[in-house]
Amino acid sequence: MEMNKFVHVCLTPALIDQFDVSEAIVVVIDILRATTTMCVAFDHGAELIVPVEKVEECLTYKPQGFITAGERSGEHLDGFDLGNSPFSYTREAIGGKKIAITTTNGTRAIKAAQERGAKEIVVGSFSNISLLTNWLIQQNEHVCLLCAGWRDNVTLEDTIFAGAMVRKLRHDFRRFQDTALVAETLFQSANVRKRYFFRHSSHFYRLVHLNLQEEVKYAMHRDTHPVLPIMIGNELHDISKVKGDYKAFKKQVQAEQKARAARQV
Ligand code: 3SL
Repeated sequence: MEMNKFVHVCLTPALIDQFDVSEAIVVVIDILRATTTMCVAFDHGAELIVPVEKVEECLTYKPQGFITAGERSGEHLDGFDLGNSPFSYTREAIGGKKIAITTTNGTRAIKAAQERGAKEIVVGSFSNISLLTNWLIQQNEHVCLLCAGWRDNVTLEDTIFAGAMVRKLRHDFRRFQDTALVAETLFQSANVRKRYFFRHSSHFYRLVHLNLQEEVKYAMHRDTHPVLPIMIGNELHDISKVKGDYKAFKKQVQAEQKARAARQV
């Protein structure tokens, strides 16, 4: 099926206002490490994830029984249960649990897409790339690949991943904006010289400095956590196991959220 829909790559959240995301599915990308970690969390049985922008707000979820998680500049936050390492989101630690997470760029990008009224928001990483691209092809909607970057700057790893997605979407979508071609070209070069590219990325340096190089390697593996995290209200839910139309599941979750909110008033 060749679709008359756009694929756009937004290279940093600072550029999000250039596009009308209200008619697009936004894929939020933060390869190192937020969106990779979220995919691991769902694959290991997290019930839901609430992405939060501010540290103080995230802590307010603790008394409600949530696991609090996150980082600033890569480092674990005082008073939080977990940081942002995909390795600490084991089944034992988070299976069946609700997580509230705040990260430097990843959760901020999710919130930016939400504030702009994105039609849908999903989470992408190498660990769910095939399931996600196949799902996007089925939806027949415009797609905006939103790179979280680093403090509104472009990052290599997020752009390379966006390019890997463009490559996979190329056969089914007909219209690609120039930024999609930029990302795809970068991905093609990086595919030949992967080590070179990742070793020269600024965030790789940052993480190596924190002794986290194994996490970088882990984040580059494809299809290791085939989940489909999608925003419903303020929560991410994994719809990869939902049978039939995910929109019915979405309605059910929205009804539960409404009932919960009514009980709290
Ligand atoms: O910026 C983010 O959202 C994080 O993923 C950054 S870090 O890899 O935890 O440093």
